[in-house]
Amino acid sequence: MRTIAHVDMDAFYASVEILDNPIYKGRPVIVGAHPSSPRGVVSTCSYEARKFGVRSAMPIKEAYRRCPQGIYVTPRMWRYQEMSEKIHQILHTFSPVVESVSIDEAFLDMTGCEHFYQSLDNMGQEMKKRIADDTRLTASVGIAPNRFLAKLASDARKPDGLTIISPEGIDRFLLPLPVSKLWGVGTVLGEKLYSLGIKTVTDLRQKSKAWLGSTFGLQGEHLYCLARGIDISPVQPCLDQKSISQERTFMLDITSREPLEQILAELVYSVAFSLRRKKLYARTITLKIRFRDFSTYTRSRTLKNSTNDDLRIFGVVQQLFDTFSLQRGVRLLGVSASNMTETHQLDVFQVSEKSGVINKVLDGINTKFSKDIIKKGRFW
Ligand code: TTP
Ligand code: MG
Repeated sequence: MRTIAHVDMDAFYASVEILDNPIYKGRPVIVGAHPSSPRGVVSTCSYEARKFGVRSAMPIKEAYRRCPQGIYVTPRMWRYQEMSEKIHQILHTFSPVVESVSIDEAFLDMTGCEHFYQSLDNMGQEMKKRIADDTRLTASVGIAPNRFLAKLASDARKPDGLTIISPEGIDRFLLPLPVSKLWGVGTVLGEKLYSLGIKTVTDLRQKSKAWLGSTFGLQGEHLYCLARGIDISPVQPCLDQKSISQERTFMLDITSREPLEQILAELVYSVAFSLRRKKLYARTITLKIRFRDFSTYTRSRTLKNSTNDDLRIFGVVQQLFDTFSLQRGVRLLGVSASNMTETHQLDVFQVSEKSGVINKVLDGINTKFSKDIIKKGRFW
């Protein structure tokens, strides 16, 4: 039986703003685009702002309509990154196996460390106390036999929460939850489950493995396990590596999508190739884009499972790229991979074992005859 902890900071960006500006304390603080921005969104907000119905990813104009008395601040990423590193350093003193999932959350494999604490509750309290003492920020902690349950647990009593799920307590915790709480159940799958009358984990538990498999394919098997609180995925510790990146600046500004996608495919290829050569996998993929007026943007996505597969990385980069309008003319494109691990887990929804084999063969040929002799079709 494993002991996995999940630590997630409360209203992270907003809490850092309150820490640095104590007069904001107790007020609705909304971090995101400027309220006058036509298409900007909320990054996050303090729990006081949530009482007005403000949420992450909501259009900032809507947030302003709901909470005109709020304190609106634009993000200071460097400061959040700084605090994030501090928190991750603290977590490393609790376990050598720490997986940073995003800027404000991490999994810790605490298996074998249980005897240092009077109880799992005491273990969680110690983590929360160390974070609060060293950063003056609050975290919510969940402790459970696996990653899936630990993450649900940390979310159960936010903010400043602590929830322990013992093996005997799994059903009591899990069965009443709506299926939308399960990993991989997004809007589309959630709606399909609802239309079939499957609203809670209790409903899902009653479905057989065969039925779930034939109705949802691979996702069905995944659902079958989650409905029983089963998750064998390991905590994947991140290595102390920087990012691997590639950039390209153009002589002329480019305004059409196709040539830019072509260039992105090449950049992705170079980055993925470097990752594979170093036997590394990345979880965070970042797109950098600079326009004619030299305004520069970076957008990232952190994957559940790390990868070094061209097509997987390209898929992410393309999604990030699609969020930009190109009318202003593009001057530079860059792709970077960060949040590295030495091991990875197959992503049941996206990556096949076959792609790993193909990459290996192509890389072998390209390495032997210098880089870039053979590429997959998409990468031309
Ligand atoms: P979360 O942990 O999802 O949110 P949170 O820490 O603000 O609030 P809580 O965990 O208490 O519910 O995300 C961490 C940070 O990531 C968040 O502070 C801001 C950023 N973020 C965005 O920029 N946009 C988003 O849509 C989300 C969800 C988060
Ligand atoms: Mg958080």
